[in-house]
Amino acid sequence: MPGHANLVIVANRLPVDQVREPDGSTSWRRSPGGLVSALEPVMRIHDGAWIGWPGVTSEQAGDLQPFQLDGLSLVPIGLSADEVEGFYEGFSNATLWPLYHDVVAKPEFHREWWESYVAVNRRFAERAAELAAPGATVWVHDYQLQLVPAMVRELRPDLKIGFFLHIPFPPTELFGQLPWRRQILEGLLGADLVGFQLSGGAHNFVRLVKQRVGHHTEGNDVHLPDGRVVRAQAFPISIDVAAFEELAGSESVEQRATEIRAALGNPRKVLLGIDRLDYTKGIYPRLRAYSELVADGHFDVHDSVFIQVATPSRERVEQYRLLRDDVDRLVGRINGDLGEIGYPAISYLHSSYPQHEMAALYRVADIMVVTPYRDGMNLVAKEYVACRLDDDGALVLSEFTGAAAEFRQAWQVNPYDIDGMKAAILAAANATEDELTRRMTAMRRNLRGNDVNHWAASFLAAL
Ligand code: GDG
Repeated sequence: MPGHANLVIVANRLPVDQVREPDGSTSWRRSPGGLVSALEPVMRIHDGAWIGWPGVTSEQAGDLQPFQLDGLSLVPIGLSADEVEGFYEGFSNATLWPLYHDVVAKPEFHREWWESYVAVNRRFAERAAELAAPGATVWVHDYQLQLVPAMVRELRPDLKIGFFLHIPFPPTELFGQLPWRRQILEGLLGADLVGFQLSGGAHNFVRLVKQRVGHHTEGNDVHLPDGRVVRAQAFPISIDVAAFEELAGSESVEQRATEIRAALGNPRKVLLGIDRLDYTKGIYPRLRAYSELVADGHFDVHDSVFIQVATPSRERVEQYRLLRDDVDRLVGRINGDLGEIGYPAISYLHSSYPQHEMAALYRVADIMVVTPYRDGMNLVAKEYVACRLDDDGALVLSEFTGAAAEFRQAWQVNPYDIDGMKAAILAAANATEDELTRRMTAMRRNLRGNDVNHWAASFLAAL
């Protein structure tokens, strides 16, 4: 029997985190993030429901029932400890994540992980099929749920199904390694519209479908034998620009920014990196580039500092533990070699912060350094630009991020080229005010033209 929701969002995570209160009870807190703020109004208009995993195992969470929070209708899906290991940490984060990011770490292929991935995708699909009203729209998100579109279609051919991939879609040469490549492509082909961050991802997908599944393709359209047409298209994601501007302009953020600068000893130049601690983000080469600039005498620790915030992420996956050790060791060595009493070269924070603190950091940073080896979009770069209300500050940006396609005026770098990165950071540090303004104004204009509401609206309109 069909349900009542006219729009069903299906994502690995719910837009809320379960938090444990001091008295041992649990409650829900809305997680900050553009996706939630973009979809919230749409959910309200369409009488929507959001299906996702609450982030704790079923054993810990106990019985999970649908609930309402701030007017959002949320439907938790339970994952057992085994499924967290096989579906989430395993197949999603140790197989697909590295494979889709240019194999910057070696993907692992395990048949038990795949079985877990299929089983969990089926659970999400069944729940979506139950909740959706006749003719409703189902919007599935990201690499953890690529089989869901076809599974939902099989159960509910009456629905409109969209899929959006937040990470890059790899070239055929890399995707071909996957033992289950055909199943994944067929899973995605269950959607009417498959969205990617960049047109390159859409092209890779269409090319693979032709090559591996043998369907007829025409431009971005795939023609299935039953007459259905699946469209692949780019929808570059963005942030809630107005919300960031408002936050960055608030008195309390301004005050916090002044405090941070004072705590650092009011340096002449502050450089900043903010990332999940992930091997795709290029934290290591960025810190090396900066440390060499300090060693070469281009920056002086008495009047410059590099703040690196590394938010803890996927800490139970081995590659992430190894990365943390590598970064810890590098920061220790750099500060040991180059720092002086009260003046570290790098101020390293392995922690996560409220959005207010992030906005203050963006306001403090003279140079934002974003150097992923590969990144679907990179919202940090967009947040920095949104927070530069005075049209100043410099963005050093990897050409391998989705954001690089929009921010042509950033100092673009190849993160594999340490000398090139050093030159770009130095050029950004020595740029005249006029040049900074010229570049930042252009980037801000571009960003305002595509905020996250525009992103969500264009996807749903195309669907
Ligand atoms: C994936 C794709 C794509 C980080 N630390 C804290 C914190 N953050 C926030 C940032 C930003 C978000 O997390 C990170 O987004 P990114 O886009 O930079 O990177 P991924 O997490 O890898 O996101 C990516 C994105 O999906 C969207 O499609 O752009 O390419 O990989 O918003 O601000 N937020 C708070 N405290 C922290 O410590 N509050």
